[in-house]
Amino acid sequence: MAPKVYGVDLSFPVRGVLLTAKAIDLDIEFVPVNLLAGEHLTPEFKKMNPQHTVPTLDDDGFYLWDSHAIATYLVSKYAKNDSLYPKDLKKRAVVDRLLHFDSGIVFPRARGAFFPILFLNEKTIPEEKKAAIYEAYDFLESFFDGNSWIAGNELTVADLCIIPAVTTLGGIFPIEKSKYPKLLAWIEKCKTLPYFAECNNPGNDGLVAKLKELLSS
Ligand SMILES: N[C@@H](CCC(=O)N[C@@H](CS)C(=O)NCC(=O)O)C(=O)O
Repeated sequence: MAPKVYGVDLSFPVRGVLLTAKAIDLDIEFVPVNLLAGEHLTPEFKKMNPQHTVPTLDDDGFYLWDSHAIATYLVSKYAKNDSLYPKDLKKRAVVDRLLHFDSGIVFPRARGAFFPILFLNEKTIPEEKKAAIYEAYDFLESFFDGNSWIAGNELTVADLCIIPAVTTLGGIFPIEKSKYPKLLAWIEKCKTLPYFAECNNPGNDGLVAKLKELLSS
């Protein structure tokens, strides 16, 4: 039975898992969850994931949430080799460091900027939240030091988990070429992945359009 991924592609963590599944050529069953309708708050959903977040994985009755945990689990279990999540201790540690950077810096800052616009009827993003996003861009720019992918010279789950949020952030907070040339080069490199557009663009474009509409209303 194909693993089930519960989610909605507007969510960047969900897109990270969709990219990972495609990267390892894994067939998954995508189960849409309408967050606005509260489908993640039902007793059935909370039985799988009491934290009621998407993405949530159901791998033959094994329930797992958090996109990073799901991505590394899927690669460890189903990938033909370890290139996306290397077994080499130091390479893996770098990937883990970046996954934690996504969980600890990129996602909360993006959520902090966007949640009040999407759900609390706020119309502007305060300067300190914008500054926090640009600081995250500064960190990301500094991570490229001769490496073309974010954790080295091979594509890893770190790229696949971080790129969805960065594309959405970039749609709202422009990433200037003069200041972030390496970050932009990496974004362009990610876009060349054959499955990138299919997994990332519909959700990304939908979320950016919704945010722009709400910010200008
Ligand atoms: N760190 C988590 C974040 C997941 C998360 O917060 N997802 C949001 C959508 S982007 C969600 O499910 N929100 C609904 C809720 O928290 O009730 C991950 O990487 O999976």
